[in-house]
Amino acid sequence: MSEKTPYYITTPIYYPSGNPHIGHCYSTLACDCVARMKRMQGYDVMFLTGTDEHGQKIEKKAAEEGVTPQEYVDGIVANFKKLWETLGISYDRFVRTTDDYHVKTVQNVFEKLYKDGWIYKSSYTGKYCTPCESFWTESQLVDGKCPDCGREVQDASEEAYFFKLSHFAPQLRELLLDEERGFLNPKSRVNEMVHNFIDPGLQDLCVSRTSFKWGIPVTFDDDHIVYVWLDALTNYVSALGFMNDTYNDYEKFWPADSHVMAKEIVRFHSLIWPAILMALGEPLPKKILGHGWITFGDGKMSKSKGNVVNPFVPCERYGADALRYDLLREMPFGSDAPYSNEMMFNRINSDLANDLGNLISRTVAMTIKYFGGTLPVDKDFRDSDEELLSMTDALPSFVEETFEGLRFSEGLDRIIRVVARANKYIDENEPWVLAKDEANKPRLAAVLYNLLDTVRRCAILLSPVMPHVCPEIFEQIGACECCTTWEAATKRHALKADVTVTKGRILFPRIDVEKEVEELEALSKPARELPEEPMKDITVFDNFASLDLRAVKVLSCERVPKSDKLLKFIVDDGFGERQVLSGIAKYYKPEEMIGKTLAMIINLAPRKMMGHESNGMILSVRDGDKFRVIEFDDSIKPGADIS
Ligand code: ME8
Repeated sequence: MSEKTPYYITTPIYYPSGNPHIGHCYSTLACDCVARMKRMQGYDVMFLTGTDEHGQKIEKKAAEEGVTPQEYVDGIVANFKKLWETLGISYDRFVRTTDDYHVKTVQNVFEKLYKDGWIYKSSYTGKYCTPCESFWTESQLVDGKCPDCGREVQDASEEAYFFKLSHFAPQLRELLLDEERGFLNPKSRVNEMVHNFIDPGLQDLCVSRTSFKWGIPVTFDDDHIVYVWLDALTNYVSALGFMNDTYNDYEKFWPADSHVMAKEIVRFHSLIWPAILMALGEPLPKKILGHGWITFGDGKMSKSKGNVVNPFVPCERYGADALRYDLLREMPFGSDAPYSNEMMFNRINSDLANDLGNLISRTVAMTIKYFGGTLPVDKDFRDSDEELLSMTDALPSFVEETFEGLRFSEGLDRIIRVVARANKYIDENEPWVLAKDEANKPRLAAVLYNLLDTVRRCAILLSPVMPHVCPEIFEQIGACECCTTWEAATKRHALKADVTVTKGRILFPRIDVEKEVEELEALSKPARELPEEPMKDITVFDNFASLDLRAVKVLSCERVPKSDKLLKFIVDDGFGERQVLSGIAKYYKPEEMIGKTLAMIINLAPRKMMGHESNGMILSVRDGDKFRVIEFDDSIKPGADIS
């Protein structure tokens, strides 16, 4: 038996700086769909995904939460893995840049590049964007801001190691402009890379940092850690065992067939990554595929902007396959695609419930109604069947080509057109009329058989997109395993001549759009009204313990002249008398305060208000637009401490 052909596809490795959102799902789904298709076609597939765990942003986030960076990323990586499981992502390997073998590879790569003279030591001054972890030159900034995310950049300077990226400019130019090779896709991005980055002059790349600690140490210079992009890009080979002993798959799977990502990181993959590989003397990946963004509101959906949509919700409510289908169907390769729940419902209703779901349920129901579920072998095929059959014949090669190029929307559109043609074929042939005359039974059987076989072929091609539902379709239409391979999609009438169908559940229930939108909105509202003031940052117990909080008894109270806010109190704090001011004149008359036992901070530094000294602060609670003092009953003695 001949060896299977290897096929290696990768997603970007995501930053676990926040939980995954629908944007991350897109690249991962795209790879999953291609990986599944390739497996069905008999390839030996390696599908790699993972997480990019180092960098200043993660170090900062962890510090804000009072945990170590490793603890911080561990929690988020678990959520990424849970999401991939929920979505049915069939990855073969998950690389974490904190994995020992990856660290080893990065250190070995850095050392080799240094020894071979591709990395040298110098110092760097530039504009740094912390969220993007990118240095920019003045000329790369857009309106003085980060060209990737539009945020403020800071001046930064540090001693650093540099990679001789500039040396590779001619080779990179040639690589990108080689049309036959088709390295970078879509082609429109080639011009962007050549004109915006190579032609103005490629700068050497700063590949080490000293300003923070959370990264892979440079083995021969303790103060430096490896720049996060050199660390991250190396994942594509470390996960195969390049320069480490953990895996042994480099010979088999490298070079990668496809690196998939969104457009904002195409630059790193089509310039820096090939240059590193050239310096190492290793083969280059075959294709870089840069898709557009899923947008939400007015820009890219991203963790740093906070406009993320939680992908677990649609998976739970409509099934992972609905979300998978919708995301892959909506985005034309190379363009952005807006996401909204309402658009998803309309897509599910039109393509899946109306077209595909209806075709399956009508065909199965008629086979049961007119033939007790099993078709007779005797069939009367006619020339008029040809249009539907030849349209279906043309599908597999088109779907293969479009899916492999991430043009899922085109491939899926073509499948749904065949489904719609099949629905029309039902109306043209009117099985319910044929069924009235026993003599028409062979024709009726042929019509239903053509329909079931079309469903079979479409469902095979839909399997990489909807891996959970398609097996149920096969079960309902009585398709055995041997006629559901990718190869079988190219064959007419591979379904058994005396096929038996089974009535099953409704595979794609219609969504009541208005009701569903309302329910989702209700779900996204917090269960209770949130306080007007945002929550303050976490503090430590010692800050609280430094306050001397006591019950005090009001001995006298009067208005402060010329102030409509302030009341002046003399209180007994258990140790003696003290004067304190409070801005509650709008809510209380002075005389009603006398004799009350209140809560107060007694060790605030004295300060003057309207010429009167205040020694402490009376505590009150907001009640709408008013304030009320915190009061105790008479059993509480002045000086009692509050903790
Ligand atoms: O850039 N639409 O990680 P990251 C489509 N660690 N795709 C989106 C998206 C959106 N709105 N939002 C995110 C990094 N993505 C680096 C990568 S690779 C060696 C290192 C997807 O967490 C898309 O693939 O910011 C994008 O390129 C990637 O997530 C960015 O992920």
